[in-house]
Amino acid sequence: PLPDDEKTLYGQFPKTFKWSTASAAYQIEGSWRAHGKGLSIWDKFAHTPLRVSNSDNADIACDSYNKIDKDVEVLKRLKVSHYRFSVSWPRVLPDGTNNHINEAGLNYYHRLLDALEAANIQPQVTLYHWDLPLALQKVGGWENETIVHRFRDYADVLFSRLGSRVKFWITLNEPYIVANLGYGYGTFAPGIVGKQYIAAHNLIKAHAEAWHLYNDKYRATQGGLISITINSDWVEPRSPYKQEDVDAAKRYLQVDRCKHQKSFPLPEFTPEEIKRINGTHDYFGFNHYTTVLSFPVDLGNQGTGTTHDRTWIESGSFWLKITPFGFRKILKFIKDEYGNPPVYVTENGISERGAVDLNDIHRTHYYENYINQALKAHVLDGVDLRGYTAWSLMDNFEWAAGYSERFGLFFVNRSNPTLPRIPKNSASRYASIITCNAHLL
Ligand code: GBH
Repeated sequence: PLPDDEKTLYGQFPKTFKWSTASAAYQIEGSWRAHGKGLSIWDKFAHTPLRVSNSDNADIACDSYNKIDKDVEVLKRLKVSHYRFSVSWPRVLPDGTNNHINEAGLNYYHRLLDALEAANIQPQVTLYHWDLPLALQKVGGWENETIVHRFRDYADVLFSRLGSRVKFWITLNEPYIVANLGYGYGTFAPGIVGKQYIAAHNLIKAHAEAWHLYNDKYRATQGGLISITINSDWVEPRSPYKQEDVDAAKRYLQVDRCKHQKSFPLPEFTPEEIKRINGTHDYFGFNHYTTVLSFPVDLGNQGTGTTHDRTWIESGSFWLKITPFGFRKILKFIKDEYGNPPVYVTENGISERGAVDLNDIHRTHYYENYINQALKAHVLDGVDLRGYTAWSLMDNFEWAAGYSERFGLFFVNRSNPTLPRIPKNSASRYASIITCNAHLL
């Protein structure tokens, strides 16, 4: 018989399983200067020459700011129980502080929540998906410790204004990427180099303060869940017979791997800060896409270099290969390493590039196989998996890759000014998977 990882598991998730799809404000909303919105670091970055492929920007993006009905219509077709979106901080607080609340901006989210409620779709709201108010970057952004309080104040506005209708909050999306690409390599906004550890330090503290605020001031009356979403690839040693590759794989998955990094100063948390940060999570929010192979390197990247196996099927993104086996393994790793927490997969998906083909068999293949591995993690390995989220609802602004890489279940025809959302074949397949709770037919 085939080993577990090569055959399909026939089974189902519990009835309470949360099926979702996701987006992020800067990637879909557009209306970058509408109704009092402030600028974000991505508005500036995308308007800087040579930062984004084809000089794309998200001034219009999918025009979701003006297309609530269209977005909710396609969500209904997917039969999702939940929709994950993010709030644009500078749309709500144009200068980043709560000195001035932009009611028109907040109103957009009220109307979106109304439409979701009418469609019986529950919101999952991310406070920060990378679009920092530019005004805060002018005083150092995530490098400046005062951002911890600015983020807490912003969270306070959202909890008090939207919290009666939102039962699932995500403070930060992928702080590792914010720190490493935004403040380390500088390939994402704000394009700063060599400051990743201080940025990471403040990101973690900001998250913890938002969690405590919710816990102390809002949980009793609002009763939602709040946590952080982190991303990780699974890793295998490039050669399983080389101890140095095996060691590099271990370092890759360990939090303390930055101790192997010698070229930057490492800020440390005080014992009080550690106490304050520990336990600030109601669930384990997790974004996952692919697997890498590890080997040792002397400098940079925490002493681990990564590559891919040339037999792995490619996608539209060079970093993303189709490796469903790694999904089950990393979910099991999370269970073992972190004491079997409730896990919500808050992103998982695949891209294509080039000519449009609505018959996206690579995406259907990806979702069927990854979701089946998640089912195995749940049924066979006992991972406490509570929800799954497909990235993404529709093709959108893919950060430094612009519109050249498309992750959507729906194709957005950018040559038609009405930006219609057109289902790819994978959209109906995802709807069937949801309807039978992952039981493959
Ligand atoms: C997610 O990050 C993001 O949360 C989401 O907004 C995004 O659309 C989605 O990925 C798809 O990319 O080209 O060398 O700069 C997943 C982690 C971080 C993986 C950035 C790709 C870019 C590598 N991603 N990374 S590079």
